[in-house]
Amino acid sequence: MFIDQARIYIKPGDGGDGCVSLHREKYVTQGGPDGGDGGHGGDVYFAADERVRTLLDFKYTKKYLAGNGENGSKKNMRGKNGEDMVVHVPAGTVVKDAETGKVVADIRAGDMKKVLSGGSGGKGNARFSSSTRQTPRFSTPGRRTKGRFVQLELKTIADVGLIGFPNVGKSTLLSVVTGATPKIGNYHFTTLSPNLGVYAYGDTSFVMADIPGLIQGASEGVGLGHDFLRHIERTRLLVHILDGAESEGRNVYQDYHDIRNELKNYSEALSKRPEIVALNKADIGAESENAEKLKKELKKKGVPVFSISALNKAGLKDLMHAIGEKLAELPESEPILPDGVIEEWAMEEEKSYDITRQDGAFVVAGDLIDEILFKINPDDFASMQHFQKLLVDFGIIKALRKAGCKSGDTVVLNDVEFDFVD
Ligand SMILES: Nc1nc2c(ncn2[C@@H]2O[C@H](COP(=O)(O)OP(=O)(O)OP(=O)(O)O)[C@@H](O)[C@H]2O)c(=O)[nH]1
Ligand SMILES: [Mg+2]
Repeated sequence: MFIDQARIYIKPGDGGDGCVSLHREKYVTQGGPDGGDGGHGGDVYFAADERVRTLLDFKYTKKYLAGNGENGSKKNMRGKNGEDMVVHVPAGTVVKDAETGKVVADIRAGDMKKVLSGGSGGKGNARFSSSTRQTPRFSTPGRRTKGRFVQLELKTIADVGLIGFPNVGKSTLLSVVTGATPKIGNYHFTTLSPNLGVYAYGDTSFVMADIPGLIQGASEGVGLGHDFLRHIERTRLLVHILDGAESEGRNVYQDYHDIRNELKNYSEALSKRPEIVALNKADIGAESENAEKLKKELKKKGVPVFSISALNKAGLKDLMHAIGEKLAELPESEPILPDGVIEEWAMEEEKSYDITRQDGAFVVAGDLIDEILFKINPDDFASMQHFQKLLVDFGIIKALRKAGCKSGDTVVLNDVEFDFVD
């Protein structure tokens, strides 16, 4: 089966928790806090890999999880960082947020891009000792991370896209001008997934993609049309191959317009892409009236037309020369720019909270509060002192003030209740 789309789950690693430990040694009266920090969670990257040609693997393996950071331990031992997850994809893969469809990254040859960061590790109690607080009995937890579903779409990056009805000789042309070895057969839909070939032109080269044959209705998905058209969206030049000999009882004039219509219906941008037309199979018949009519029309429009025989390798030099010259004039294909989702993703990872009024009290609730309260020991004075500092650092005190909280008002954070002192 032909797969060029996949939906997978990715998750960066959680941060490891900080450790609470008090150093104890025989005959040593005073032990100190020696709980180490948690390690950081691993990041998730996407990397272009030449050995990966399709998105087939993603049909079987759907979860890609970076390693969690290890918890800190006594003797000031820092937890190990979690391993990064590198997802290997073919160059030309676009990564989208499966929920919103926004582009997260466009992975091109040689790229390795980070899309999600691992959670930072928590701090061990050794970090919280000070001259006034010699035995802190608390640490902070590592940051937990959320996983995401992403949609991968492979958009072949080629300079030239060979398009046309089935059986017109697209694969044959690719095979005779480049080193590619696509399947060739005298039946429709011989080609089921795109083939790429490199053509050396002067001291440069360009990449040609042969895609499966298009048929009427392709733009609406008939014959997997959309999947095929997606591959040529990023080409710089289209080479439209037609059966100039009308060997299957075709009408070459009609064929040309049918395919043009499909392109236009699929994407306005694609239909405006520069085009070169090749009338193939010149070896088996003189060109018909339809062919003459088409040639005249294309001449008027300024579209170059070539008569070729891919089988006999006739007329190919002129065609390839025209392709090379045209490409030299055209700008490089534009990368697909990310929609800035990466920043949004990072921001969403930030914990939040809300302040509401209940029975005269100010109730503060949310992820952030849970995180702060997690591992705080309400019975330990030093721990509560640290807790107050966190409330200031995270701007919660300021937010309470803004919400109208005054000295003497009651503030409720989960199961911790205290009087506001300002
Ligand atoms: N006589 C003649 N036959 C050709 C020529 N080019 C291709 N063919 C034949 O046409 C048939 C189809 O060729 P392919 O290259 O597989 O055609 P395609 O356009 O890639 O077809 P799909 O992959 O099915 O879309 C094969 O039998 C080829 O040998 C040509 O210039 N002259
Ligand atoms: Mg083919």
